[in-house]
Amino acid sequence: MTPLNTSEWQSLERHYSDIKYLSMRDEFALDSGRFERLSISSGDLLLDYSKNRITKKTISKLAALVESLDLSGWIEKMFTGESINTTEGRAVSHIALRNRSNTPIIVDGEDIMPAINAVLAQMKRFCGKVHSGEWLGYTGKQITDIVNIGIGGSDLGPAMICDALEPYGVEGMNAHFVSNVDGTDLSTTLEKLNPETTLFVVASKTFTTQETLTNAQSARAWFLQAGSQEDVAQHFVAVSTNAEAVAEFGINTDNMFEIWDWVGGRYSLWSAIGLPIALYVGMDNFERLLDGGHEMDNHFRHQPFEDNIPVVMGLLGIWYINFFGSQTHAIVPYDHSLARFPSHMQQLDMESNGKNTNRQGQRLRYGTGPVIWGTPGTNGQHAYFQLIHQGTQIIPVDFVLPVNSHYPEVDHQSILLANGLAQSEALMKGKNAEEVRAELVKEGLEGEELEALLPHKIFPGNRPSNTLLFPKLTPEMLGQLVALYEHKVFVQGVVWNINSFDQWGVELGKQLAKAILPDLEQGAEVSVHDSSTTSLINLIKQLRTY
Ligand code: G6Q
Repeated sequence: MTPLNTSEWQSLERHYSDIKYLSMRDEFALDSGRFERLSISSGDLLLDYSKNRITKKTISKLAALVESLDLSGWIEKMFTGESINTTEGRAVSHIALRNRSNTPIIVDGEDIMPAINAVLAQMKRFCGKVHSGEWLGYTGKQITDIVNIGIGGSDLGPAMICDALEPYGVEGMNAHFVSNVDGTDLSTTLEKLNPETTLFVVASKTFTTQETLTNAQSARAWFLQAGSQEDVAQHFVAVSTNAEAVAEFGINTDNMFEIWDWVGGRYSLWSAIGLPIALYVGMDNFERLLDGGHEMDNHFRHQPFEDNIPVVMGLLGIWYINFFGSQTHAIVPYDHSLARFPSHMQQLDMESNGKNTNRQGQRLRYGTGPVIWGTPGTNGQHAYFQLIHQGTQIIPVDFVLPVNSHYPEVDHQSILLANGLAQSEALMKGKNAEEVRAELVKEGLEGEELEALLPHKIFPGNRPSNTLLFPKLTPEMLGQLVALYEHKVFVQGVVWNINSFDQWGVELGKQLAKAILPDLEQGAEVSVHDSSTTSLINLIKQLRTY
């Protein structure tokens, strides 16, 4: 089923021809109600999508498209535990992990809520023990440092949340994240730590990931320079589906927190993969994060499409990717504690929708997932915003703006917000030749000098952005934001008719390195690869000093 053949898509194509030159600046001038009409609230969260190259009709037409593609049906399938990850034969039930209403969710004929609740209770007990000092290091000292060892979905989400919720950190507790197999990552983390007060969380859904197991083994070797084999149990716990491999590694399975195959790595921060979050900010705050996610789930499941934040954001993405030809999308949080938010969103979106084959196995004839990127404002303004303003591509931007900071520098916050708002306004309005001319004349320029400079100072404007505004970055709000983007990705996957929940590209990477490693390790020259890879392997062997 290709969306291109629907009458709704064809109607959108005609609509695109009609309004592709629509000027947002003119629309704002003509219509004082544009913001009212093109914004949505859900609790404390506001989406202002009025600075997009659309009319209200555009959204109605896009909503009609997803209606015709049975988005409602797909949402129900996800929320009721159907096996919609068809290439892996799995349900997609991360929503169950934050199902605070605790209504049964049946996966493979079984209600999964009791198992989820049991692991949440286990996490609560464990965090309670660590925080109260009931669980101590091998010399009787309080645990002060949590080191999460994981990669990809077992790292990015929890690392992002711990950074973002730093103001909620339990006093005296520090969280560290080691992911890269580059020894620099582990070494630079461990050199600051004391084995007596450090707890390692080895987080791996499969417990077969090369980077994670290598880092975990090296961490254990580091620990054993101080503690004994019997002490390992006090300092290493695991999060996994694979009890056998956990036991084989030497971690007591009593200290293993279970996850399930129906939760994808990039959707797993809500599960026991979130253990470092709970250890760092406390279980109550972890549950507040889940509450926020659940609130967004209810909004997504029940709001009509045109008043539905993830649906509208997903549809706007379709509009730019499939009609305007955009290939990238920037997420720019004006909150320094959200520095890792774009990276998490990058994995979430690009691993989910970076696909070229539809559910039926046919090669696609239309664009799918964009390149997601971004860094916090205002830093980005002094770097890549040049291209967003005056480059040749249309790059939609999401501005993520908390009104209040957790920190007392009130003057900073107004400056920060003024910058965020100024950027979205400037992207929309641009600066035309007359305005530039007037500015230059005011500066005392004239004649050839003025004419030479003028074209460089013109901003085309009409560049789209969304603004997500909320009072403060609380755990609930962060939960809402992450769930919002998860559902946005889901909506787009439904439109593109792809399975957003497998990741064969990641699996390929896992296989390839394993094939080259023996060639790198053996002494003799190799010749079995292509000439580039063979030469690089042989050159590395000549150059290495280890
Ligand atoms: C996420 C991906 C991938 C995965 C890592 C780690 O959706 O599947 O990023 O999370 O490869 O896998 P393990 O948790 O199995 O170590």
